[in-house]
Amino acid sequence: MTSPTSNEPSRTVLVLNGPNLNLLGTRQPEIYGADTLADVERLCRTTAGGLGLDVDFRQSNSEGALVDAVQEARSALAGIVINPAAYSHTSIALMDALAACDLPIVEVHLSNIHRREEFRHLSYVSKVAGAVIAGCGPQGYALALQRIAALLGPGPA
Ligand code: DHK
Repeated sequence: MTSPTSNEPSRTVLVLNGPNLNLLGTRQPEIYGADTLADVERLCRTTAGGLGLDVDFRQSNSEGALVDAVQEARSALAGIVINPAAYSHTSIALMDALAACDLPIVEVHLSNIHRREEFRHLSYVSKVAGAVIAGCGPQGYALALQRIAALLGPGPA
């Protein structure tokens, strides 16, 4: 994570990935694609660089660790891109943590959760995210970063 110098506001975006996304590339590639999480991270770093942003890229299988990461970002970072994975559909704790953040939040799903099983149609995170991107594969992360950059406006010259 790059911390800003002087009093400049942070331009670092937390890109947070939930459970089982560490298995990308090998896990149900017909649904989640062939790219690995390292590929997604590379895409995020390249995209963010072009937008004048930095990325704090993380993944955890643990709900508490995801809540901790959101709480850390709350007072330090510029925005949050989150793929909560299965916790989208279950976690009131994650929703509450995000609701406590006065930051741009974009929720990303690799797959189109609305074309899948009914239990995936509800996302608690969508109730507090400013935007939701689903079904674009890894490109969804790049689109989410573009959205956050647009909301933040240009950084220091
Ligand atoms: C990823 C998961 O792991 C699922 O639990 C969600 C999401 C969908 C995705 O499409 O990225 O239901």
